[in-house]
Amino acid sequence: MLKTEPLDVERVRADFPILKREVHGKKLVYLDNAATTQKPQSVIDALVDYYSRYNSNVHRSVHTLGEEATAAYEASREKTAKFVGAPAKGLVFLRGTTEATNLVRFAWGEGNVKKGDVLVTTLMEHHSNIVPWQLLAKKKEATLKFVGLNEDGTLDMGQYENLLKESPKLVAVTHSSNVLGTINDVAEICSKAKRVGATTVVDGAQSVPHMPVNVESIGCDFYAFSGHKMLGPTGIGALVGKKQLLESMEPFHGGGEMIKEVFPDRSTWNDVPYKFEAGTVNIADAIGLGAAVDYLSMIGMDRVREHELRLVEYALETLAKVKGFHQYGPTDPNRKGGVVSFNLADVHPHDLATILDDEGIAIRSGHHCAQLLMRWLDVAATSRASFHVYNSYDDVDALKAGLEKAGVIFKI
Ligand code: C6P
Repeated sequence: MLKTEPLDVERVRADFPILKREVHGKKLVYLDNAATTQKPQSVIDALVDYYSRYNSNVHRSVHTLGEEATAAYEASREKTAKFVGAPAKGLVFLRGTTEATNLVRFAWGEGNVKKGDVLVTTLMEHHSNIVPWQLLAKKKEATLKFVGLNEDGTLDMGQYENLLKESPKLVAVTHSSNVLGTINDVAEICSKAKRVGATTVVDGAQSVPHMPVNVESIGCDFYAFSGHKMLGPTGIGALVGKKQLLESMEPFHGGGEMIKEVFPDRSTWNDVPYKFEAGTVNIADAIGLGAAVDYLSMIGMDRVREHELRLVEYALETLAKVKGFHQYGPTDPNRKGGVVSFNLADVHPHDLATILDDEGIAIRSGHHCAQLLMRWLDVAATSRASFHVYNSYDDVDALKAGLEKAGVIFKI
């Protein structure tokens, strides 16, 4: 049951300057939000304001600009942490989800994984939640095992329970698939993992931007996400971790500001989260992420989720009428994020994306950095339309018209 008022999409669109542009003489229809989202004027203004008014390094200088930059950077940490239900000191600013899983691989994995251990991830993961664990397993002579999928693109929970009998050290799972859209019950997955003593990592790259997220109620040890997928700048994201765990871990990078004291033969570490933020941090983009959090909070994440749910429901119904259209993943929009992956007969997704681009429609085609999933689907690639707050039913209609045009060209 939908609870919120429909979004006034025209008003939202007016906040995003890029949506005024044309592509190949056509109105831009941007449906590549799972790759990266567009930025509202308030985020762009926050960046310009920082660089033009108070650009300075943080946590170092006592001059006015330094204090203002530090206050803005830390205010952004506070609101970003609050946005996902975490304490500010438990949020480490990093480049994004990929850097966050790699931090866990090194800073947690080096000290905790031993020869013969089992690590568990799933077949629907993005490479950033597979490859770091492969590298860790190889280094430590541990074994990486995968939870498979059911026909409908949901996780095979029976197989997961069987893998838990092997007492894995780590369970790494995505909250929402960037290809199938599947929303996983990460609270249940983490609670089951906890019962066998596994450390849990949740990839929130496709959930934090699209639905209310509370890491406390999920009960995970680590939660990773990227700012650029949630209307914020590129180059900034976060790892949220349980304080005790972060405190027990070795640093990731060594350098300025992550230390307390340095001696010739050893160093001691700064408090969490600063222990993991070595060197000059990405100040401007962290502040920009705070502005994105403000924007999303103003709309309300319940409304964001319901808006996308309406769009996915409409897209599944509308696009199913296109000859040759085949959708991957759950068909129930309630089990799905704002993502529709598909193929059109045997048209190569790159050809399809090029034809759509001629119509001003931006989708992604390819393996979406999920090659294990592509193999499970038994396809080389898919096309993918993905939504955010500025997308409308008209965008879905435009996609349908574009697919029909491709159907004529390819004689489907
Ligand atoms: N997916 C997509 O088009 P970074 O690149 O570190 O910001 O995010 C990586 C990442 C991790 N997990 C999931 C579920 C993701 O979707 C992504 C990024 C983009 O699907 C780019 S490959």
